[in-house]
Amino acid sequence: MDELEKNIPVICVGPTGSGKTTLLKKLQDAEGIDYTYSPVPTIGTNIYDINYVNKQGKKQVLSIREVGGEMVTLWSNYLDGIEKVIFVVDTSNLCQVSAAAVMLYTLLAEPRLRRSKFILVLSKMDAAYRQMRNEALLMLQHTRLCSELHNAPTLLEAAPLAGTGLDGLRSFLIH
Ligand SMILES: Nc1nc2c(ncn2[C@@H]2O[C@H](COP(=O)(O)OP(=O)(O)O)[C@@H](O)[C@H]2O)c(=O)[nH]1
Ligand SMILES: [Mg+2]
Repeated sequence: MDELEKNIPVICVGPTGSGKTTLLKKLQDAEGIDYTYSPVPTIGTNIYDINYVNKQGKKQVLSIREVGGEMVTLWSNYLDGIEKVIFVVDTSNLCQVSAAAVMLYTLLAEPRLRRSKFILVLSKMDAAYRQMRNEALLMLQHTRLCSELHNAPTLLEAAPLAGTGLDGLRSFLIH
């Protein structure tokens, strides 16, 4: 099927190298981890189908489109019909956080995403990077966003490589 014809209700965006592919792969392979996977930067977009069982006990599939950081100028092509936005920021790379903040604000201000739910994933929250958490949140002005916006992002701390944060992401996606 042409990927553009498929209904993709979730978009996963954020700077290059922030851990999007690792996170989505882990989410997809949560039951059987794929050890053959070695991350290479995503050029263009990838689609991940996530299987889950809904409240009625029915099997469902949720499609997520990852849009690479280099594709930032093309994000606009993928925003129609988006219900949820996963925005991934690399906490281990504070140099990238202010650029990420600009991207995030652009999406939050996008009329087509007015009714969409956002989750802000603080990625790579390994022990070594935990201390950067508060600086990252300050740079992203998360507190201000929460007080000023009706669609302020939910916050999730994740370490995609270790698979931490997957439960939180799954529940955001399913509910
Ligand atoms: N330290 C650390 N590195 C990670 C983590 N998750 C992903 N990475 C690494 O970050 C790099 C970029 O990851 P990738 O998923 O390709 O990022 P993307 O460009 O946003 O899709 C890879 O080398 C990953 O192995 C993590 O939780 N901790
Ligand atoms: Mg990628």
